[in-house]
Amino acid sequence: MRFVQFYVPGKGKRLGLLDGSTVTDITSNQFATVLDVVRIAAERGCEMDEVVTECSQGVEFGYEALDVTPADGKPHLLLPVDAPEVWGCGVTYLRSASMRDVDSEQDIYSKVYHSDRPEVFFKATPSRCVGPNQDFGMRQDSELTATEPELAILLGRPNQILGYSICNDVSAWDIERENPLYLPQSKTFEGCCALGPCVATNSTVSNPADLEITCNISRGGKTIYEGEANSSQIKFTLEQLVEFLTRNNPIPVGTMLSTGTGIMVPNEFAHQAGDRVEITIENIGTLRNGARHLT
Ligand code: DO4
Ligand code: MG
Repeated sequence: MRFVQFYVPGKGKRLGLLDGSTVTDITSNQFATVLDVVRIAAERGCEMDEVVTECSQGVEFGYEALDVTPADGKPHLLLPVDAPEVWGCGVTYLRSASMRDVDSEQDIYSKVYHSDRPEVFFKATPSRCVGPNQDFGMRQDSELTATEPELAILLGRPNQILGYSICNDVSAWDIERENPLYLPQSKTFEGCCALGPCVATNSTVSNPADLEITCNISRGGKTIYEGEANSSQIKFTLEQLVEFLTRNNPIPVGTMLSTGTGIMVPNEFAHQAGDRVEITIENIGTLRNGARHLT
C-alpha cells in the first residue's frame, strides 16, 4: 500500500491511500494521519496495511491533481508522515566515500566506509522538512549546497520497519568540507530535508535491498544533471542501519532513517535558486522539489 497525506481546502489535512493514479481519502475518527496508523501498527506489532483493512472508502482524488505546488485554495500533497525525528546514515555507498575524500584533507570518509560502524547523524524535525513540490532551503553561508537522493525507512517500534519513502538529504557540502566538526551545520537547517511523495509499505516494496534510484536536476527548464544508483549498493543491510540507530538511543514511534546517497552530484551542479529536482525510487514514486535561498 502507499499512504499519502494531503490538504483539502475547508477540511485540512487528510489521510489517503494511493492506488494507481487515484488517492482515496480514508480519514476517520480512528486515524487522521499517517503517524496515527504508524502508532497503531507499532502498538499491535503489525503492518500498516492491517491497520486500515477495515476502513470505509471515501472521496477519491486524482493523484496528478494533488501532486502540485502547494497553495491554500487547492488540494495538494503534504509531507508523507510527520516523523518526530529524521536521522541520516552517511557514506553507506562506495561512491559517497570516494567522492567526498577527493575534496577532504584526510581519508576520513573511506575509513568510515570500510569500518564496521556506519555514520549516523541527526537530520531533521518536521518543522525543518519540506513535502512534495515545496522548495528546500539553501543556507545563506553556503555556496555548495547539493542534493543527496536517498531511500528512507519509516520505523514503528525501534526494530520495526513499516515502510519506505524518498528523502533528499540536502547538504551544505562546503561547510562540511571546511571541517568535519561542522557536519551538523551542513546537515540541519530550515528546509534541509525533503520527504515524499508517499510511504510505501512492505507489501509494495517487497525488496528494499534492490531498488533503482534516479535523480534529475534541471535549471531554466533544461536538465543539467542525471544520476542513478541502486539500494543494493548500500554496504550494510537496512536492518543493520536500524540497529546502529537504535542502539542505546531511544527513538520515537514514526522516526525516519535515511540510508545515505549513492548519487554524488558533481560540485559544478551545486544548487542555484530555482533549480528543480526530481528523485524517483522504484515502487515508491517521484519526489519533486525546487531550491530556494534562505534569508
Ligand atoms: O559525512 C557525510 C555525510 C554523508 C551522507 O550524508 C551520505 O553519504 O549520504
Ligand atoms: Mg546523505
